[in-house]
Amino acid sequence: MPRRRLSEHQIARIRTIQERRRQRLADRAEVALTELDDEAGDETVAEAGLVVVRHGANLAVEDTQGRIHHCLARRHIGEAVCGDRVVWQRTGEGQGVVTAVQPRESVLSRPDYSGRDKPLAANLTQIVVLIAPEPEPSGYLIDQYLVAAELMGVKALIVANKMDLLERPATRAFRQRFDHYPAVGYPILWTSLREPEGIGPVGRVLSGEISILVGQSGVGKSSLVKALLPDREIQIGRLSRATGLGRHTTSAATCYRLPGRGSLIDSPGVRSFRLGAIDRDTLLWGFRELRPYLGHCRFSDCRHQQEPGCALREAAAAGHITPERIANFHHLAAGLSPSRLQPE
Ligand SMILES: Nc1nc2c(ncn2[C@@H]2O[C@H](COP(=O)(O)OP(=O)(O)OP(=O)(O)O)[C@@H](O)[C@H]2O)c(=O)[nH]1
Ligand SMILES: [Mg+2]
Ligand SMILES: [Zn+2]
Repeated sequence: MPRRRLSEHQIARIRTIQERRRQRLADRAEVALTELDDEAGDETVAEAGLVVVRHGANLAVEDTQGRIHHCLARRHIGEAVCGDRVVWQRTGEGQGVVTAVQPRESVLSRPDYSGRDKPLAANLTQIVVLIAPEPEPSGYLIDQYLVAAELMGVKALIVANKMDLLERPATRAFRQRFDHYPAVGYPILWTSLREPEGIGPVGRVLSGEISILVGQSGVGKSSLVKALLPDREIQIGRLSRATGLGRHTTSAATCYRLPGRGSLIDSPGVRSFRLGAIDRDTLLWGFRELRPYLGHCRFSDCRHQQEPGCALREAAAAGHITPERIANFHHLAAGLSPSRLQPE
C-alpha cells in the first residue's frame, strides 16, 4: 500500500505540534531539575536505567522494571544516546534526571554537519545491514557499515530482505553480487518478511544480541522490528507517552526489547553513512580480508593504486580479493579530507 503523502504544510504543522509537546515536557523536567538541585541533602535514590530513545534533550529511560520515564540529562555528563546505560533519579511521576552515563562498551557514531563525531547508539554487540532488491543496494554503503563494525569491534551481518520481489533467475544473479561477503566472514541471510518462514532465521541471529538495524530507507528495517515484536505497538505507545513524540516518527534510533533475550535498535534510513575521523591505515584495516596483505607491498608507502609489487592488487588479480572492495576502499579514502583525518 502506498504511503499517504503529506503536504509540506501538514508536515510543518505536525512538526510544530510535536515540538510544542516536547517543549512542554522539557519545561516540566527542567523545573524538576532545578528543584532537585535546590534540595540540600536530597534523599532521592540513584537508579540504573537504559536510554531507549533520545530526541534532542529529551531521553526515554527504561528502569529495571521495564517502565519508561521521561528524563533530561544533567548538562556536564555528555551526550546520552539510545543504548546507553545510565544513572538517573526520579523527580516526579514518570519523570527523572539522568546524572551519569556509564562507560560504553561500543558506540556507533557518524559525523554531523560540522564534521564532529556524533554518537548514534551505544553498547551494540552487532550491526545488521539490511539490503533489498529495491531500493538498489549500494556496495559502497554496505562497506562503510562493515568498516564501522570492524572499528567498533562488533559483529556484522547482512540481511537481504524482500527477496520475494525477484524471479528465480534474477535471484541467482542478485545473490552472486554479494557472494564475496560470506566468503570473508559476513554472513548473509536471504529472506522475505512477506513469507511466514522468512522471520525465524533472522530472529535466531538477533537473539541475545544488542543489534542495530541499518540500511537505506525502504529496505524493511521497521517491518522487521514489527515482525519480531508482537508488542511493538505497546512499546511504541509507552515511548510516545514518555517522550511526547508522535507515534509514527522514525526520526531517531529506538531500542526495542526482543521477546527472549536481547534488544533491537531501529534506525532511520540513510542514503549515505559517513565514517568519522579516521586515518587511511585505520580505514584499510577496516576491510578485514585485506589485513593479511598489509605490509607486504614492495614499497612501504604503497598507495595500492598503480605501484608495481602491490600485494593487494596482486591478490585481487589472483582472485583472492574482490576488486569492488578495494575500489570502495579507494573511494572512501578519497573522501577522508585532511581536516577529518585527525579528531579536533
Ligand atoms: N515485497 C516486500 N516488501 C516488503 C518486505 N519487507 C518490507 N516490505 C515493504 O517495504 C516498505 C518499506 O519498509 P520499512 O520497514 O518501512 O522500511 P525501513 O527500512 O524501515 O525504511 P525507513 O524507516 O525509511 O528507513 C514497506 O512498504 C514494507 O511493507 C518484503 O519482504 N517484501
Ligand atoms: Mg523505518
Ligand atoms: Zn600496495
